[in-house]
Amino acid sequence: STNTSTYKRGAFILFEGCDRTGKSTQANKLFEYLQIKGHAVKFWKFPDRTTPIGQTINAYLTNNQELDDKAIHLLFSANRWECMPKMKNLLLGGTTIIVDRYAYSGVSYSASKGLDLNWCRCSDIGLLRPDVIIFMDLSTEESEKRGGFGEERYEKKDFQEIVRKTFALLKEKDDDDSLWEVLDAKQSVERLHEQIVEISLDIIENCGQLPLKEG
Ligand code: T5A
Ligand code: NA
Repeated sequence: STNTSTYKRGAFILFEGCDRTGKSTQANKLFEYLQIKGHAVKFWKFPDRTTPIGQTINAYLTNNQELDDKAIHLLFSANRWECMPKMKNLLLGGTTIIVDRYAYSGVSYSASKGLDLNWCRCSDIGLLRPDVIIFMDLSTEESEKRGGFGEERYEKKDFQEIVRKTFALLKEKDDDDSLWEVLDAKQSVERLHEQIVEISLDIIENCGQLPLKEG
């Protein structure tokens, strides 16, 4: 029979980028759009600050707790691992998940502090792979002008500059670099949303027959 042609898993749509580049704004807009259009869709954000691990991460990011660079790296990673069973079930059950930051942030931010890039990748090996990475690219001059910049640990211009370069390196090194959709995040919220809707509908339509990838 042709069972496989009717089965559709959900799509894993990931937003990545430096701080204040508009990831949450666009992830939420996409979520609302897909919901209104009747798609089964869930929203996920990393770090997920609601779990016990996430609460420690929050204390670190808000400068209320100090942690060794490698220890906090592993906590960010563990925070993703603890969500894997739920995310996997949703995807296999046909629900699309929109994810705001993931392992690419994990590796970029930690490596930008000087940790070895390959060491940083190890703890995320085996996590579910996204179907698309919507990368919001913005110069640090522009992101700095946006609301709220400067409140949390990593929101410093020089550091963000390094993080942006590290993200670019990750894309360059990715065997699957067709996963990356780099958008000019300086455009208007509406203009970006239109492009993101187009990319996402294409992914939702075409990922269904492919198995979920881990690794
Ligand atoms: N981190 C994260 C790690 O070190 N390791 C990890 O493994 C992970 C997962 C917190 C920090 O944790 C680090 C990275 C981060 O430094 P977070 O909770 O995602 O990560 O950070 P947030 O503070 O929630 O979000 P960001 O700072 O990344 O901002 P967003 O989501 O990119 O931007 P957004 O949408 O909130 O917009 C920022 C401002 O810009 C405006 C918005 O209105 C808002 O004021 N804006 C625009 N202005 C003009 N034009 C546009 N197109 C605009 N779009 C949005
Ligand atoms: Na955000």
